[in-house]
Amino acid sequence: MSKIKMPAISIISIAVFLLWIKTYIVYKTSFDIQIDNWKQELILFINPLSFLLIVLGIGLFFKERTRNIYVLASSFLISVVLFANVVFYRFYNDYITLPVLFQTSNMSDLGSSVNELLRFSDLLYFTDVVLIVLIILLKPKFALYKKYTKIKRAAFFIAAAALAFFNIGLAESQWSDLLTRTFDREVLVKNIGTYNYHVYDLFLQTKSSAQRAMADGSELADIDNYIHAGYDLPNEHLFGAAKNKNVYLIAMESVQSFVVNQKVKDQEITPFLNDFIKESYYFDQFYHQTAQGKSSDSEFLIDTSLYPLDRGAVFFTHSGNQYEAMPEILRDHGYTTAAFHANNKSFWNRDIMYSALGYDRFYSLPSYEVNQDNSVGWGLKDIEFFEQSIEHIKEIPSPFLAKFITLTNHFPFELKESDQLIESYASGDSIVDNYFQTVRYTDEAVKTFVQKLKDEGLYEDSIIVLYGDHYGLSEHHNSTLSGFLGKEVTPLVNMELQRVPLVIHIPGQEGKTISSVAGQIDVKPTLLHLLGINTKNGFNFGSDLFSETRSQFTVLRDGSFISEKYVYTRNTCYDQTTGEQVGEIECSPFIEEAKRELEYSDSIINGDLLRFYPNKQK
Ligand code: GP9
Ligand code: MN
Repeated sequence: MSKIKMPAISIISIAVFLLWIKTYIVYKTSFDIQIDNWKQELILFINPLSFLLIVLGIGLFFKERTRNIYVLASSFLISVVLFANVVFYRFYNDYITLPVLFQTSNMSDLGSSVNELLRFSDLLYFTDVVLIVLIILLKPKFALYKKYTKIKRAAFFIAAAALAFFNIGLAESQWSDLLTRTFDREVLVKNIGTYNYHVYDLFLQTKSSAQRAMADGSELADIDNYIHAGYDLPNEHLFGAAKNKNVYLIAMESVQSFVVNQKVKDQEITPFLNDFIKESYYFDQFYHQTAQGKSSDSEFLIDTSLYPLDRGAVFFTHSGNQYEAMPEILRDHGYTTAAFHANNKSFWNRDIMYSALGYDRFYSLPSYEVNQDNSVGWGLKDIEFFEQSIEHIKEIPSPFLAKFITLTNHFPFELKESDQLIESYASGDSIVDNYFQTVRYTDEAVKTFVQKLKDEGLYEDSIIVLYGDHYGLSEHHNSTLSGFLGKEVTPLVNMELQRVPLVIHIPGQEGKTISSVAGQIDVKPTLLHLLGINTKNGFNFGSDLFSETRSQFTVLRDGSFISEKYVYTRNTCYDQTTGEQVGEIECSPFIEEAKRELEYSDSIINGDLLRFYPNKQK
């Protein structure tokens, strides 16, 4: 009987194994990654492996000396990347992204504190590299050079690819929209691993740099003409009506207009809003224009008056651009600008994008006391969020812009029983039933906030703007909704469901419901005019909602639109008033215009064209 011979282990396998285990240890010791179940732990454990196998596997094609050099060099480089993330994380509590590396202000912050960030024990992060050097020098028996046949090499890469698919499959089972809509670095690193995350980041960076490099600003002249031909003069009675007031901008997560003034079992879903709109300007035909970037897209629309992109989140892909955003403009007018959101600051890349948009301060998760009792679903409950935020507001010099992002009314609309303020709709569609409860809760939270402003003496000097960020109930729930609305959800009704509330409250002013077609893109010029700031030279696709010359035309991000007379959706043109389908010819001039508008906005973002804009609005 022949003896079973132990196969020699290749230096490649040793390097892969060491890097793999090291990466996992680093995950567990140097990053703060939240793991909720064993599957997530397994994903975390395997996620560095496919990348390491593929990169180090290239060494299989080399002869001994070259292979050794390749393995050593790649082990070293990968270790440097991992270690750089560790140091970066110590400072920023976040993973490195390429745009961040190129943002000099970030890097100088980091540079000045590098001494404090480094420890002698950090050398341990390179233990495996030292082991590889020893193996190369000492040539132990278990790690002798071996040649691999073509078939073995192919099998190796097939196995690595299979592992990558297994990893992604498992991750998608935990986070179903992982690769389509989440741009949360923590979720990415947790699921596809730190190395694959960097590859993805590099891909995004290369693509946007190429588009930016090709642009030279000549495209801007046409866009400039287009935008300025559409400029509407401000309403002379309202221009400056809120001059120097503190602005409270509140994003109501997933609140759609159809709940306003509606009841579930005879109980109002939004009792506070229903009263509040009576003493506010209330826009009942205001549409969200968001796409994959969800909440972040709504913030982008409101702050920049540009359209978000049709895929990906512009917050993530174009945070290095120059914008002339509302916070920045307000800052130039003496305002302090702050954003409040009790979530990870890197979620939707907000930390980076907020500084590009001109926010001075960002009160994110560490600024809040969050525990089991005061949180639900996605985190801190809205009432607690507002209560704690008020304390921070007191630190901010006036006049200020304070933006708040609520969270409780987020899919899947979880709520503790003690916070359920109305009877259940009990349709059997638990998402819809829960939605009414969480909307009711968020309504209560906004009420608490406005009351707090009054208690703290902040109310009189304020302008309060409430808006819904995007739909909360997707089309999967249309049959339940048709029961609630008492009508079939046709494509036209589905468009109506894209309406979200916009409420502009100026203490002391009378209320009025304004039923003109509007969108999130119009908020910036509207607000700036109320604050007495001219937008004539600005670069806004939206227009002042109070302007007397404004034409009604709102384009949604998928190219559908609503004009005074027509609604166009899913390649079909409808008459607004009759609800009847009409020939495409009626809609065709608007179809072209909608397309042009979206294309112009896209080229501003992709080419980073505002960097060429000479009359930056100040
Ligand atoms: C999370 C909150 C919700 O930070 O903004 O994001 P969404 O999923 O609605 O985009
Ligand atoms: Mn949202």
